[in-house]
Amino acid sequence: MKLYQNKLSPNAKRVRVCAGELGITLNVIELDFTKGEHKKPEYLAKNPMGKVPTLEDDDGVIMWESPAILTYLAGKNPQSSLLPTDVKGRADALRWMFWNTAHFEPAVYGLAMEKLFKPMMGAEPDETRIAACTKDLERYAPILNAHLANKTWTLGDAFSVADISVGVVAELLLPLQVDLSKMPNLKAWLGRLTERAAWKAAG
Ligand SMILES: N[C@@H](CCC(=O)N[C@@H](CS)C(=O)NCC(=O)O)C(=O)O
Repeated sequence: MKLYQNKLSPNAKRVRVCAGELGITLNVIELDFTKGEHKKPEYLAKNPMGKVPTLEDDDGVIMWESPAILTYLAGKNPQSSLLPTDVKGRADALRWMFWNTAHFEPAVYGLAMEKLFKPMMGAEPDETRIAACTKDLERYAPILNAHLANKTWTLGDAFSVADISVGVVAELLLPLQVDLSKMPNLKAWLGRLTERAAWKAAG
């Protein structure tokens, strides 16, 4: 299986973590954004968005959008607990992945762009965007924290694609220096997540 990625992409990290959890070895193909390799026609033929990650399976199946890639990999390995097989459990996994994509991720990635990446590139942070993303984060992060009370993982006892999807976003709260002292469940879950062997191996 091939993974087209950029090593700085948290969305691509999701796929590396998921593959590691499943014991799948990926043939990782690094795309150099500075050379526009993700906008070349041969790559756009695989992923018309010109974004990473993209998974190319050995049988020619191509999948993009990282939560869909996780669903695909976990679905191919039903012996793992990564994607529940019961209707309610599967919908719960999707619920948290949709919640993440629609609400949590835009807030955190927005802050990461303004407060981490722009300063690295010598660009001026947009204070209006920082204020809007901070407001959204203050609205959404406590919901995850409350949900995680008395749970080991997002869906309860079993580690799943939901933890991987939300986790790569949540771990950015650490370099963003978001005060997690009022969100002890989220903080503890993040600690458990980042200690997993596949998480560490994914870098
Ligand atoms: N929703 C997509 C987002 C993919 C995405 O935005 N990838 C970024 C890297 S993290 C990218 O490729 N950016 C390059 C571009 O937009 O040109 C996913 O989860 O896979």
